[in-house]
Amino acid sequence: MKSGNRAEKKRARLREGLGASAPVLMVGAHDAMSAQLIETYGFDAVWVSGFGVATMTHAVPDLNLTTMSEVLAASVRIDSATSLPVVTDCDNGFGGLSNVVRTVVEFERAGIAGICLEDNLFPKRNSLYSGESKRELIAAAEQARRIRAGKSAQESDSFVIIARVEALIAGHGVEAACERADAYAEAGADAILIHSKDKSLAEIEGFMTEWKGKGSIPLVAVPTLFPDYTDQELYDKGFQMVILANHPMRAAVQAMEQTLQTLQLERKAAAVDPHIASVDHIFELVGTKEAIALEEEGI
Ligand code: SPV
Ligand code: MG
Repeated sequence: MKSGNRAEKKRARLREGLGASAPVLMVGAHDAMSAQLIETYGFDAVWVSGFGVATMTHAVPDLNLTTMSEVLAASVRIDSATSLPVVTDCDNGFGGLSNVVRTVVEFERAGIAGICLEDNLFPKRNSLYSGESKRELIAAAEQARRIRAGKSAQESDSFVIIARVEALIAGHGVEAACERADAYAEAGADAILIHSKDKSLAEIEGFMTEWKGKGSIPLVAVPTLFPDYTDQELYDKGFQMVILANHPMRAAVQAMEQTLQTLQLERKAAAVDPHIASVDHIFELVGTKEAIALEEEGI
């Protein structure tokens, strides 16, 4: 498949999902294998988690420390490992308006189906971080200007830009969230991610009641901190897309920590062997047998 064709097929699939009468369930990948497994287990799309790439590839905090090129490189590896559409979390576009424009150009050229741009001021804070920290947003008009510039920089009509509203996370309230969602939709965003860490869902329900734009543009939820709702339940509340953003990363970290703890204690491989993937399974996951057959027998 030609690479342009591949990218367009993925974008068409993403756009189809954004208009479908069923939720799109997207899971966060931090590397190529997590993306492959997300596809194997039947999800609809892959989210390149900024948190995941910062943590798992670089072991640095999710504070705008990863560069555009690093996130792009991670996205290309992830995109290569799956036939699902890939949406990359591009944080705040890695700087100002020109950085947003370059981000759009580079990710589109690389064949990524879409990106998400949030309105956190550089250097950003992860939205789930609950410790003491300043949390400032880019002015709504400026973020709208950046989204408009990003939209006009894309070459293919099908490339998707999701605008992420952090007003609820930053404690600015429902009215501010509505104003920002209006401004970003008006600037040409293809979907609005309305982020919240309110476990009671009162903030989200408030937004859904107050926002006049509901129904005019797809809404996206990241229910990490309101985890009891299924994708269908969130769809019934008005969300078209649901992102389970960081669960493979957290699973991997826990599994590695448990394994290493046991190895440290027992000091022999047999102590963990029954609890970890077999080497044969790993060979199988990456098509080792088929690659060797091709190498030794040819086509
Ligand atoms: C990410 O996966 O990097 C996200 C989602 O931005 S969250 O961390 O839940 O804000
Ligand atoms: Mg992120």
